[in-house]
Amino acid sequence: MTTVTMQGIREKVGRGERLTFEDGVFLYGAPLIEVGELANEVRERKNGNVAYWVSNRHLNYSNVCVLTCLFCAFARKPGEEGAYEYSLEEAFRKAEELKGTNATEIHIVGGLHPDLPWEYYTDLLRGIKARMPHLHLKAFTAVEIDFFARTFGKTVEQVLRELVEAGLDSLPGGGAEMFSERVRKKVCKFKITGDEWKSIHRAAHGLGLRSTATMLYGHIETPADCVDHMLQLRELQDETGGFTAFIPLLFHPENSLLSHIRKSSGLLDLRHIAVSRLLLDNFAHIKVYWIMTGTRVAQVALSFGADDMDGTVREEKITHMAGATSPQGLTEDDLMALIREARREPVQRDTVYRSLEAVHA
Ligand code: V47
Repeated sequence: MTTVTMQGIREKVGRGERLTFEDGVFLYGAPLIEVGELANEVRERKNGNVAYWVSNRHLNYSNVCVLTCLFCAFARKPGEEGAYEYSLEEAFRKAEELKGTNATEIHIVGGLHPDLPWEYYTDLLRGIKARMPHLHLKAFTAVEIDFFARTFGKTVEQVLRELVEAGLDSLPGGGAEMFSERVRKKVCKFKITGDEWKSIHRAAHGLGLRSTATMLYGHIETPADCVDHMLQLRELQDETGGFTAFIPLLFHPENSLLSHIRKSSGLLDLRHIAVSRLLLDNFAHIKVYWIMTGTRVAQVALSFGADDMDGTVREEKITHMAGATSPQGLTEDDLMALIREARREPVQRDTVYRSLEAVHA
């Protein structure tokens, strides 16, 4: 058995060789600056000096959810104080705030609502598409897709096909949390398993939809759990090639059932960005979600492996209900200024990473 060293990993990366599970675990204990430097090399090889951003809006149609995930501060039980669901008209009004802007994407997710009918979801997509046909609809996590299938007696494929017919363009990456069974049993016992999450993304990719992948860190996971999570994603990406980006998500403890856990520091954010850039050789993009890391860490992350800043967002509930102190949204000018300050070249992209200049050329 060969011992893992930083020099050995550097050489492998130089040769374009894949890193192993043991390499990944080693990187979680190695000096951050060295891991970051190597990740930055890979990031520049893949994406040059560019840092992508998207003009988008989040739309959380409801926070009513039948699940109880210990990390979630957003969900409410039906009838509980603070529970809400938008009427279709309210949702359309929110979407229509994007008229006259440069926005290209709307990111739609909600809880697992026990009472909304199937037509609510299809009418939601259809209504937004009819009002703004140019908007890309990135909607419903694998957890919602599975819930729709079980609630409405359809197969996952049927659900996806009907949603595509209504206007669905891609799936967001939420709900992946941490694939480890041990961790899931503790923090989100009733949620679909990691295998189920992957099989829904596999089905979506099979229908030609692209999607993103996330990983929630900073709670009870170990470095080995994180490496295992990423290697499972790498394997699925080998199979389908359908993921556009990987996004590590920082757990915010406030108002959750895990509020005794201390919010982790920016150093851990940078570590996950860098390690994921090195392990996920078949992912073109690593996204730093500034809403969760804050804009300052996000700027540094652009030199630790990340090449994408997500977007303007405009309204954010999931992390802000859990104590996030970042703004709810950023203007396009502010986002570009942050990227330029970090000495990267801002490029506005659409959801599947075409530069908007290329799209309009
Ligand atoms: O699945 C829940 C996480 C996710 C908390 O696909 C929490 O491009 C932190 O998936 N603290 C939803 N995180 C957000 C998400 C996302 C965000 C931005 C871009 C994309 C993309 C996806 O947020 C959930 C869960 O993993 N989450 N509660 C919390 N207290």
